Amino acid sequence: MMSSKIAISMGGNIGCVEDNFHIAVEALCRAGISMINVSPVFSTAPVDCPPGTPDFHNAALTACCTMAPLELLDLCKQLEYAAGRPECYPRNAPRPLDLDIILYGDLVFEHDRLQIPHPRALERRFVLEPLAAIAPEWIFPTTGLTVKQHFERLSMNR
Ligand code: PH2
Ligand code: MG
Ligand code: MG
Repeated sequence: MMSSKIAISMGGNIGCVEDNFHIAVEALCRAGISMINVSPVFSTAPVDCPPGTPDFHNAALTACCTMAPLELLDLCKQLEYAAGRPECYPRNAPRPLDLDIILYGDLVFEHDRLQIPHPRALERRFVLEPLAAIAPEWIFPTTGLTVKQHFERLSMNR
């Protein structure tokens, strides 16, 4: 079966977020996704969130996956709901777990439910810093630059 290397960004800012990360990683493994690496957890200030939003924890993982992109999206959503995230709520409201697909091999994927690479990944330090810790040389298919190069660019523009 065809297997692709994937990168997922994990985030959360209510409850025991680090426990939710562990539970999600184990559930992904049980679903047949083989972990390559899981980054350290970073504490990050909220970006684009309503005033008063608590700080986040963020991490990233890389893995080998035989699921199709939309199948992987549905699995991520299921795991978010299992962690107690409601199915509908205001944009960027606090959440116990957020799993965003950032990269899927060198695939560029445009669908009304899912865009790969993640459309806001390149502007987000809380995505690029954990990912640069485990997959610095991965090339974004949309820019030809590596994760590390994008992270350095963001850091330069602070
Ligand atoms: N996720 C968002 C919006 N803002 N800020 C931080 N620090 N970490 C996140 O994971 C995050 C965010 C939308 O999913
Ligand atoms: Mg997100
Ligand atoms: Mg999300």
